[in-house]
Amino acid sequence: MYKSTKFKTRALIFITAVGLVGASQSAFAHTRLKTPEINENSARHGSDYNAVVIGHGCHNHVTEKSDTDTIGTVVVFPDGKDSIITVDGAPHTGSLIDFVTNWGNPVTKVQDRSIFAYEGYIKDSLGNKLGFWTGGGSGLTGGFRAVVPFTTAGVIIEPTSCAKSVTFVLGIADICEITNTAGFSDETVQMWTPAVGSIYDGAGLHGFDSPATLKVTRTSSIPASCGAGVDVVVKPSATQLNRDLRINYNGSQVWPAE
Ligand SMILES: [Cu+2]
Repeated sequence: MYKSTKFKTRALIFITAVGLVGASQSAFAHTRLKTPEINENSARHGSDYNAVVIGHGCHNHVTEKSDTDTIGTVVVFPDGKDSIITVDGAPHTGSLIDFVTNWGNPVTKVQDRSIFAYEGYIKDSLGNKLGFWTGGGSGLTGGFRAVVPFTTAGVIIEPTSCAKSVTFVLGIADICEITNTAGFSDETVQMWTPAVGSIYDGAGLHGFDSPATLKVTRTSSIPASCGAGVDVVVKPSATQLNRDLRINYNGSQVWPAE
């Protein structure tokens, strides 16, 4: 009797623990950067090696899990031109150069065809690499994670500014089925974008307004007049996401379908 009760108690503890692990995994399994916080550094000291970690596939209505295969992903950083900037949460009317001296060409893809067979850059009109896409091939099997490697260029915080950190908010879409924008659903795409009014907001979808971020922490001294310093957040504009968060291949748009 005692043993039976003890077993039941242990079983209950075990089940509870599994339940907790399950819950925390789903909370932390969203698509994020492998290293979401780095120190400011000069590009001449080398890039920061990082990766997008695809946490799970799309919603599978048969298994009721997020285990539909992922066939590609698109990743875009704010361009710093028409980006949405806040300082301690308050809108900033100036430009990014008030806080960062050398933003403009933030990303280099680390070539890797182990999961997706094709990859390419997303560039601005000057050729600056603002992001990348990768897709095709065998793809990411449901139930597994993908580590998609890239590097970021050095970020130098403006020495005269009061920024103690600058956080760049990314726009990412993990694609399970190619559709047009009207076909976006939890079954076809996992949208990790800031809700800034773009066609990729994904209202009501799984990752709504839960984007990946890269926080750059200041290591140089802050001017004494700044006090403790301020936290700056930089999001891509709706205009930029509408223009840049897409896959073009051999001169034609693959995703979203037109
Ligand atoms: Cu998730």
